[in-house]
Amino acid sequence: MKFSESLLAASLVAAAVVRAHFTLDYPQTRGLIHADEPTPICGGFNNVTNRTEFPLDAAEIQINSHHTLATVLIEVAVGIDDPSSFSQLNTTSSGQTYGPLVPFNQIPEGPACYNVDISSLGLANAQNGTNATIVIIYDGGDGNLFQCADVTLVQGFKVPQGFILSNLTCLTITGNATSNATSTSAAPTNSPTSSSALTFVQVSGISLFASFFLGMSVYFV
Ligand SMILES: *[C@@H]1O[C@H](CO)[C@@H](O)[C@H](O)[C@H]1NC(C)=O
Ligand SMILES: *[C@@H]1O[C@H](CO)[C@@H](O)[C@H](O)[C@H]1NC(C)=O
Ligand SMILES: *[C@@H]1O[C@H](CO)[C@@H](O)[C@H](O)[C@H]1NC(C)=O
Ligand SMILES: *[C@@H]1O[C@H](CO)[C@@H](O)[C@H](O)[C@H]1NC(C)=O
Ligand SMILES: *[C@@H]1O[C@H](CO)[C@@H](O)[C@H](O)[C@H]1NC(C)=O
Ligand SMILES: *[C@@H]1O[C@H](CO)[C@@H](O)[C@H](O)[C@H]1NC(C)=O
Ligand SMILES: *[C@@H]1O[C@H](CO)[C@@H](O)[C@H](O)[C@H]1NC(C)=O
Ligand SMILES: *[C@@H]1O[C@H](CO)[C@@H](O)[C@H](O)[C@H]1NC(C)=O
Ligand SMILES: [Cu+2]
Repeated sequence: MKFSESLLAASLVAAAVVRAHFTLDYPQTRGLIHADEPTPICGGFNNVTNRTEFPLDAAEIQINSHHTLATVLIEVAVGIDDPSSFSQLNTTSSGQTYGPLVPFNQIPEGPACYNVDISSLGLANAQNGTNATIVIIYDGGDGNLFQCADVTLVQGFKVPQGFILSNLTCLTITGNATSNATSTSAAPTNSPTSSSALTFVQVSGISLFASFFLGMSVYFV
């Protein structure tokens, strides 16, 4: 029956939409409502509620991707208590500019862990006790999605056991990140002068942002 077939198809699509997208598992997300994940820059949550401690230096970020293949970019606002615009993810309040925390990369479905080091961004205001907001920008094929985590950077902070999935291998994504996240390499090189990902932060406006992100997805294929 054509009608019931299309009804079935429609409900499968609806089920997929409910199940789809991604979660930010560590550090603690500002909030998750799947339907609001497309709302920049924090998935529809505009106010900081919980702020958790997070290492200023070597740290991990964990997400769980519910799409077969997804493109991920991780940015951070440093020294800004409640960022609300993309320009605050690459510029400190004193005007210092910098690249993303994790450049563009591609991951398969399932949990993913990234090695990060905010101190390596070389920001004068990134100190013990500085507030920061980590922003995950994710595209699994159904548009840009956002999740934020509000943190206080603590030098040498050790994440208590049970807060992270200890058996995940964390990825280190370098500079231009032209390969899939399954390939790892040495030290992060988030230099603000030599990253194609920086092109992303120079794009102004959400529509350009979206098309560039789509372009990157195509580039990865
Ligand atoms: C969020 O903050 C804005 C101002 O920054 C305020 O107008 C709004 O009421 C706050 N929302 C909640 C739910 O607290
Ligand atoms: C804040 O964090 C605590 C502990 O993880 C949690 O129980 C609570 O629901 C969080 N509150 C909000 C508003 O996210
Ligand atoms: C930072 O990002 C904003 C918004 O994407 C952009 O307008 C601005 O040019 C970027 N600044 C730098 C220095 O890359
Ligand atoms: C960082 O700040 C925390 C909390 O204020 C403090 O306990 C710790 O001693 C500081 N660490 C360093 C290296 O200053
Ligand atoms: C960091 O954020 C908390 C609330 O989330 C705020 O109470 C505190 O004043 C902020 N610290 C700085 C140095 O702005
Ligand atoms: C990690 O641990 C969980 C829970 O113990 C287990 O279900 C999962 O299979 C493990 N994953 C890997 C890749 O070992
Ligand atoms: C990335 O992964 C996809 C799917 O597994 C594969 O088709 C593609 O060739 C990979 N790209 C690179 C650059 O490794
Ligand atoms: C990144 O891309 C830029 C521009 O294409 C290039 O000049 C630079 O050498 C690349 N850096 C790395 C580490 O591949
Ligand atoms: Cu989705």
